[in-house]
Amino acid sequence: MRCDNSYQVREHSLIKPYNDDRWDFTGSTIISSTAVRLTSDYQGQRGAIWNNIPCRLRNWEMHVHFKVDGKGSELFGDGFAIWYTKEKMEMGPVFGNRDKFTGLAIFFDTYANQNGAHNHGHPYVSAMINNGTLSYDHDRDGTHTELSGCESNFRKSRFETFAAIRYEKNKLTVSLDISGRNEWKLCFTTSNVHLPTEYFFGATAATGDLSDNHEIMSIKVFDISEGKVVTEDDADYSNVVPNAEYFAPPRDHVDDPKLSTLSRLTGWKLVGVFVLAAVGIIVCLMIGYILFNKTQQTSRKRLY
Ligand SMILES: [Ca+2]
Repeated sequence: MRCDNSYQVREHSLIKPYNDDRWDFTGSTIISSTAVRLTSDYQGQRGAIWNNIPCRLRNWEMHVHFKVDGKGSELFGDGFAIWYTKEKMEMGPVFGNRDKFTGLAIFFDTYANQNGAHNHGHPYVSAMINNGTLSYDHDRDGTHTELSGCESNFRKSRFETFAAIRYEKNKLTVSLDISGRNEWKLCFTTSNVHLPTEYFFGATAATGDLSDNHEIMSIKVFDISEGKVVTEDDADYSNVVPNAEYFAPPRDHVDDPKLSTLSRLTGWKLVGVFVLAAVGIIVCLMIGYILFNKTQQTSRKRLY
């Protein structure tokens, strides 16, 4: 379902050339003529863009044109997220955004921190609803607080990659278009999702020990109430506390046997391991040399 452009809400949309004072940028974000780059392919980056106009639409659909790629073929991460939250411009550990957020997050997670904690592969697209009290467990890929999700091979796609997030009559639907067919493929749909109006749209991304380029080419928000005038029925939805009646069942934490500790180490941690190993070898050589010298002296003495 492509939305008619006539219902596009300009004040919540981000398009080229991106110099729009309704959007704020922070962290590692770099604006070019073709994209908003939230992180570059370097370690330890966090970048964000936030719409500073609260969304008063009851029903909306957002189309995100994005791109994730980088040098890594085996190890890369961590991914990006699309937000509809009460808070904005607060950097933190959840794909660059603050933890214990209030509202909706759609995660595009490219790195499996814990293969054993869930039974799906990566990259993985999932949703989380938070009332401001839940923590996103990055080490377990947020599996315990996940609303729903799907695997999607969007990273380094040969084609342009798009996501559609639709919120209509308390139903949340996420669809993806990543195979150049110009059609949406359903990722998941889930009912009884309650979100208030007046929250902010945003996008964030983060790299850690692993890295990737995370880019947003455009964000288009559509009013899908079909221009309906606000009725008494729609009186005030700004005080709704975000909640969802269905969550994916919790799973026990299981260590992943496939990933050895050393393979998880990169950068300075890996350098540290090599330095320690080198010091160990030098100490052993010195002890060996001292013992060898003593033996030599003893055998020389015996000659006299
Ligand atoms: Ca992850």
